[in-house]
Amino acid sequence: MLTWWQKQVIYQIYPRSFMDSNGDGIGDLPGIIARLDTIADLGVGAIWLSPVYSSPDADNGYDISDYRGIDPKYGTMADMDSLIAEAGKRDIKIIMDLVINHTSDEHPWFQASRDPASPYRDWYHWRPGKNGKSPSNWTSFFAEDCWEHDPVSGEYYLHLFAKKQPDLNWSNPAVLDAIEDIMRFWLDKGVAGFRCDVINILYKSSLEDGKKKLILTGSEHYLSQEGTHEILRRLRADVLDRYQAFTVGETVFVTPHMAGELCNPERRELDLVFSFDHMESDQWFVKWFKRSFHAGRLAHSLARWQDALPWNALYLENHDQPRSVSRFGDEQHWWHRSATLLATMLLTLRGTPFIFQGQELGMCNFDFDGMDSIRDVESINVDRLLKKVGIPRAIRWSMIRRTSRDNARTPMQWSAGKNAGFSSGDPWIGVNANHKRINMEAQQGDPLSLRSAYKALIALRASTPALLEGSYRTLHISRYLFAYIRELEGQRSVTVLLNFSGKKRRYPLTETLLTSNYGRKDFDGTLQPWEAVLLLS
Ligand code: ISL
Ligand code: CA
Repeated sequence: MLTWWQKQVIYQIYPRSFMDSNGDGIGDLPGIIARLDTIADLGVGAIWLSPVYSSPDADNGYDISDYRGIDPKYGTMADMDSLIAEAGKRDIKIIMDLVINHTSDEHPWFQASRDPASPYRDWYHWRPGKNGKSPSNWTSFFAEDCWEHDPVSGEYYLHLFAKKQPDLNWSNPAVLDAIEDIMRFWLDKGVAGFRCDVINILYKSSLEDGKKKLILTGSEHYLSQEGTHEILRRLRADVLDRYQAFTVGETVFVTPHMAGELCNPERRELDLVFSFDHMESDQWFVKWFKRSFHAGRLAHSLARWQDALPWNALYLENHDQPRSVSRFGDEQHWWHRSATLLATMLLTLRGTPFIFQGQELGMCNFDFDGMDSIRDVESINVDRLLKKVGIPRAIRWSMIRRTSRDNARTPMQWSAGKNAGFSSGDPWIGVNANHKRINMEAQQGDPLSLRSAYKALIALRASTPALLEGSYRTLHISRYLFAYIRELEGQRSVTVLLNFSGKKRRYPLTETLLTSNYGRKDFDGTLQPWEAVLLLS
């Protein structure tokens, strides 16, 4: 028996960039409510909402200053209640983003903790400096020292992300109690669960120097520690299980083995995890060093995870990643075919697919031409660091251009009109000029559009037992071809053939054609450029 989150496809909304209802240039909750019918029409069963809590926006809402408040730029709590209710009427559940590794430095807990005598002191990681320098040699995810000196306290605090995102001290039981209360608050409102931000780094087993590394020095003291597993079991037993709530954890640097532990149903920790392995198939060591895309590497990674875990989250995009058609497809020559191929893969692997807003339209990486257009704190820090070590501007920009998280954050392209129909005012970040061509209005009514392909594939997945529940088996992986089969006893199997190239490729099977992104009637063993074929046997 599958659970609801196994049967459904989940749609991620990045509220800031989705739909602006009042012309201030920032997407908001009334904007989302106004577009619920469009989301429902796609056939998804839940929305994961990136943070809408009160936040000074050092990291676009991933720095929370009040976990129980809706930031006025997004609307009011009444709007949030109405979003939950209106989505519910359309059989769509709401999944909130739970960002509990850190808070904003403007959160009252942190403000109080700056006083060494405060009972909140121990809610964060405060340490005296060593010889006037940071307490240890750790480095942050955002390319800087992760200790910040606070003159009020006379000590340093730990922040694994931006300076304005101090890490909570999860060794302190008071932190666990406070977060559990917050989770109950949202579950009582009727949300169905949480996407848990960087959840495998909560517990720090020591704050001492780490082994010097090119990135994330210190990480052996916080990546997937036993203490984190214990916290997850507590959250589950104390809160989540009482509401039958769903969780998907964003887990950085996990192996299939660690992921298997985190979502083993018997351990009662998480339901699913987002892993990064397949997202690393176009990089050297760190994401800023991109190498040319090799479909075989992507396929090998996906296949390895399919083999290792009975079920997991499937994704090609989110608010931190460049757009998939620009990255794994051929945006220039085969935009439509390669985007439909990626859709086919996402919706026919075994697991719960997540679609990021605009992915269903084939939105592309941004078309900015310089740092002036960049808004993301991570990109800005990285550019600064590269500049400091003498990397020339053109090289810096080519790295930012390909990898910046802002690639995913340009406004949703609703129409060919002003600001792509996103806002009547000045959008907080630039709109891609290709909205004239790539937009919802153009695609929604067109049966041959990418969005229609997404919609059809979502429906096909739901109505085809082998695609939904069947086992996964790799048939073939090479430089340009990925083939696999989904099998279920007593049901017809589905074979998936994917040609990741602009050339024809032979794959001599002649079973009954179920569908192809070329809309043809039968299959003769030759795949067209970027063709995705589903065969029935
Ligand atoms: O961008 C990344 C992936 O390549 C990572 O560096 C990312 O910061 C990491 O995956 C953690 O992401 C999550 O937590 C961050 C926030 O900035 C991201 O938006 C969020 O998804 C801190 O809360
Ligand atoms: Ca707005």
